[in-house]
Amino acid sequence: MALVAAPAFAENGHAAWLRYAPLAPDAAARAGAEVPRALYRLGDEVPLQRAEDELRKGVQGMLGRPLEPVNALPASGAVVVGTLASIRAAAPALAPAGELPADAFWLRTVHQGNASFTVIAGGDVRGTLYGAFAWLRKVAQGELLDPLDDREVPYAPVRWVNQWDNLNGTIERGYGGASLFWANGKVRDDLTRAGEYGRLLASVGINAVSINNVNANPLVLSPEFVPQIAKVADVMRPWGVRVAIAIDFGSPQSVGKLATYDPLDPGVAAWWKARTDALYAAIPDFAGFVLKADSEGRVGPSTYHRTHADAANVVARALKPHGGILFYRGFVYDHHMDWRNLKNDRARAAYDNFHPLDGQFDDNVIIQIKHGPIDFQVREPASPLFAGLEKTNEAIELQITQEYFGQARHAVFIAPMWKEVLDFDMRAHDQPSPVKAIVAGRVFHRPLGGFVGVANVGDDDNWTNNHLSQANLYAFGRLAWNPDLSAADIASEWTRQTFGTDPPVGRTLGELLLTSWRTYENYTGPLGLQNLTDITGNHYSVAVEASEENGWGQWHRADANGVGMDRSVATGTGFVGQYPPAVAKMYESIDTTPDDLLLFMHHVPYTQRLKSGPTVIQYIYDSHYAGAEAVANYVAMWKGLRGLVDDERYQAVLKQLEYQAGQAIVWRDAVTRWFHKESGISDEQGRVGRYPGRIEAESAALQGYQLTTVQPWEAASGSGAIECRTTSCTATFTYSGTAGTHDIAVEYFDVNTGAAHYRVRIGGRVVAEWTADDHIPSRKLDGGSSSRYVIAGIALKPGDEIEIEGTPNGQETAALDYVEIR
Ligand code: GCW
Repeated sequence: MALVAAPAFAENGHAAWLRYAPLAPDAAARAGAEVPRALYRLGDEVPLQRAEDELRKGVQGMLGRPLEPVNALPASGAVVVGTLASIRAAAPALAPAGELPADAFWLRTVHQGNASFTVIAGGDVRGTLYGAFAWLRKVAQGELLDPLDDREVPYAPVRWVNQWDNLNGTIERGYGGASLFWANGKVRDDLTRAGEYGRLLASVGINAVSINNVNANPLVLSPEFVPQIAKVADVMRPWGVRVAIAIDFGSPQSVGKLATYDPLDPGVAAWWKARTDALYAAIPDFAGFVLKADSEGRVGPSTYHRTHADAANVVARALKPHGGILFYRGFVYDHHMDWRNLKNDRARAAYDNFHPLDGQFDDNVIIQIKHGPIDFQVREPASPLFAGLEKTNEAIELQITQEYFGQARHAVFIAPMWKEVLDFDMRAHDQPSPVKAIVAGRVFHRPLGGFVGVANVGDDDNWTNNHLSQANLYAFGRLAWNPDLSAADIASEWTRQTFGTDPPVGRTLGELLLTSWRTYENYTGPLGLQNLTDITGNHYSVAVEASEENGWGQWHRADANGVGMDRSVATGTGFVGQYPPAVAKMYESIDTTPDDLLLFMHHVPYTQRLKSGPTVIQYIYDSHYAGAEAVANYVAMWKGLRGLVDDERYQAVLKQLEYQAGQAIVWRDAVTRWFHKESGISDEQGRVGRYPGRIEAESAALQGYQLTTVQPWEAASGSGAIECRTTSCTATFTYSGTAGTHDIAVEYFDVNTGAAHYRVRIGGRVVAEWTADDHIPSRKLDGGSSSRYVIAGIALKPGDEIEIEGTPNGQETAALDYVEIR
């Protein structure tokens, strides 16, 4: 087992996967012999200089010796960096035979006598930079560096990220801190971090970033913002990353003071042109616009009874002379739908809105389509719109930020889910047509298309709050570059670069990352139920009924008799009929719908048998227990890495996994109890409703504490919780189990206002105390604020009294749900 080399820098996650940490001695020795000692760069463009800087930094860090820049090609060998054209002109013998398109690169080794050359050739300067990062990725993973002959061409031209950053510096659905781009209504004075972010993006081949929220502030189109956006473009350009902005469709009126924003009005068209021209005058490589129109309260063409094509084209025509692109979001739906009408279905919306317009969009318009028909739920089928547009450019929108995936407090590696969608065969015209190929323009021969990710970064030291969430940004970039990569390969690449090449680290993180989506699905919404979360609120806390009886349309229609949404053509909403015939046929019947999506497509009785064996209700119980157990096991697995990863990140990840383990129990108990009550069917294994070792706070001896109910009811164990509405209260629990050493879990509530204090005494001795000062996304007692503190290794005998003293603070009432002694 390799020793962990002491890092030369703080392991706070800031370096992400670009740590360039010293290689293990054997790998360093081999790479040291394979890598030339000189570096020869052809060309002075800034991205080429960045490529050189990275290579030198990387070799110094990983091999512990310099890569010396030289001014002429040395006969003794060198790392040679430049575009293919420049290498062919200067050193034809080193140039690979063949061509390279833009953004592509070729890595190869050439031997001349005793001299060896490592050639990093790009189709253009950006491709060269990508080649440098790709080569460093090999070094970091301890791969063979000689011989080498690797030609890589990106799968699609569009590899963008969208920031949902507001001008005030907050980030919609952002969990990694404040915006890197904006503060107090304008561009940040210090854009250092934004530039560093450009480097991260370039390292995985992302070539553009849209820097403000799609719920766009119209002001970004005002003249004052042009120089500000230009400042961001300046820090991104060295990394080959172009800048775009999200726009508001009402801007001609709100910013331009025109009487209308009707897309067919010539004055409106002229306004779009003038504003776009002004941006290009300051930023010649400006990438384009992203537009969310007629969606979730944003204005759009419907105001004037115009179509989405009318709206898209007026903006696209302003961009066209400059080579800019308009991304028009396919996320258009009615959020005031009548839930009583069983034929209503939000899942139909994207297809119903856009399919009839196919062929009416200009060539520089891309319809940006969320991967599923609803909204980034824990499991959805691929959107039928992918196959519904044949004469229109498309991009798939993937959500990197973990809105419905535990908001960076739960470890969820999303690449396996993305892979399922990207690889899903739509059978358009009964031909192989995986989603990835359609969006890249390969199936319907479109000139433009690709991948857009809603990014998860902010100004936290480690960018994403949870160290493991960095893997999602990495994976998005890698899949946008090459969607044929497997999730396992990506997890392994990321782990080796981010946590080192020690085999146990790779095994543990590999297993954890690759099972984490299924685990999370198991406790938050299996079988295509979608997330059983607070849909109209924080999208975080468990709340089984929150999606029902409102207009948002994320219904699962669970009642006493059955569960699931009937989307069939025969008896349901007809959604299934939006797919090409082969796929529609599969989803139309209960018998051929995969278990994982059964309740997305059909309404069935709880006693319906799954193809995998159990009944629906039993599967709901089993999956929740399996999910909670899996997270507990992640904690144990991670503890096995103590001393094998740096202590700083070890502790941070441990804390986060322990928190997640507690939350998984809250979810497990809430969802299973809810379905138990609703269906009246017991758990075959007798777990639901029976919690060995648990003593409800309601049944403790209370001094000052009062009983309270929790909303939704299923988020609290027993019949509710207790809270303290005076200066200090005590709850006394009497132990009645066997004598011995036990762990005591205290389930308490930590809302995001105030900092209540808890002190636990046994036999008069204080055994634990803590302050509930986390900022969980909940301001009330619910499943999200329900938190677990484990006091390990306490000697207990029957009759012992466990006394918990709670001291409220601010809005926090030092509330308690139960203690559980194991
Ligand atoms: O899922 C919803 C999110 C909104 C988001 C919207 C969208 C930016 O809850 O926060 O708004 O999707 O994608 O436009």
